[in-house]
Amino acid sequence: MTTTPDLHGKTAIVTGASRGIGEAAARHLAALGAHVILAARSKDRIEAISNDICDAGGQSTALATDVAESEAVAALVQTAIDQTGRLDLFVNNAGLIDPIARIMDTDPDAWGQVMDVNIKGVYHGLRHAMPIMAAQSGGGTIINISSGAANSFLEGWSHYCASKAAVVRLTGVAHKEAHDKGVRVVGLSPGTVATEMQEQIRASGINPVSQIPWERHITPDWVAKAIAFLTTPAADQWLGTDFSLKVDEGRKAVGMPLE
Ligand code: NJP
Repeated sequence: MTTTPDLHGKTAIVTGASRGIGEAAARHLAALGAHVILAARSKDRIEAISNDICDAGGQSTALATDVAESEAVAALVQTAIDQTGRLDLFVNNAGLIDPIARIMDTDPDAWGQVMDVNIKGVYHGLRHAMPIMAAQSGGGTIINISSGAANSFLEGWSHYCASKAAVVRLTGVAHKEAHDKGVRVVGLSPGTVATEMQEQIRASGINPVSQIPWERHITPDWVAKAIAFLTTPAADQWLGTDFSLKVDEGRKAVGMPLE
């Protein structure tokens, strides 16, 4: 069974595509043939990446989007339909971890903002992508980027652990509701990845994750490969659950060296 899909003729939306995992995913999906729509708040960055993809012969569009806003995500999905007539893949990748603080030191508004992005952002992606995919021939795939933090209790990360646990639940419920309508919903727990988010974690100095040597983090390219793999039937056994790059089974599936 193929694990690297041919995505020509497919349309993919990647949120949080201005850097890190989202940027790597957008570039990889475009290299596999997809028309990729990049979404994030940093308009200049997504436009520069999109131009780069087009210069390399790919198909790409950038749309400044705040995933915390339902209407913005609805407009993002509509852009895919207006430009290509389809939406085959939606990668719910946008996420926040800053500000990292112990509960007693948290600012309630900042804590709530992380919920708005990490939970409601994912909900908005599901809410607006699922009906389109359910109605079109061939269905579609939604990948929710979660985290090992969903199953951990890490000091200073109350917002992050709680929100990522919610993402795992959203994945399971969405799968139950939409699988028989042709919508594949799957989670992806990437392990620790060398991105700006890990720089923020390191700078906080709180909890053991901030002490992990930088060279132990994987590169975002591996997560991009896992995202492509999850669009294939070879990944069907993980639908409704979290696929993890921290375990041998997941690493083997995408050709990664074992830990
Ligand atoms: O993070 P980072 P990663 N609306 O900080 C965007 C998860 N994860 O690539 O809006 C739209 O480099 C932001 O763009 P901008 C993690 O929880 C990671 O490491 O322009 N977009 C940027 O593109 C997250 O879900 C690790 O500021 C918004 C992107 O999100 C995903 O992987 C481990 C936004 C963040 O880029 C990507 O993380 C793990 C909004 N309101 C899970 N707010 C890891 N790195 O180790 C932010 O288990 N963004």
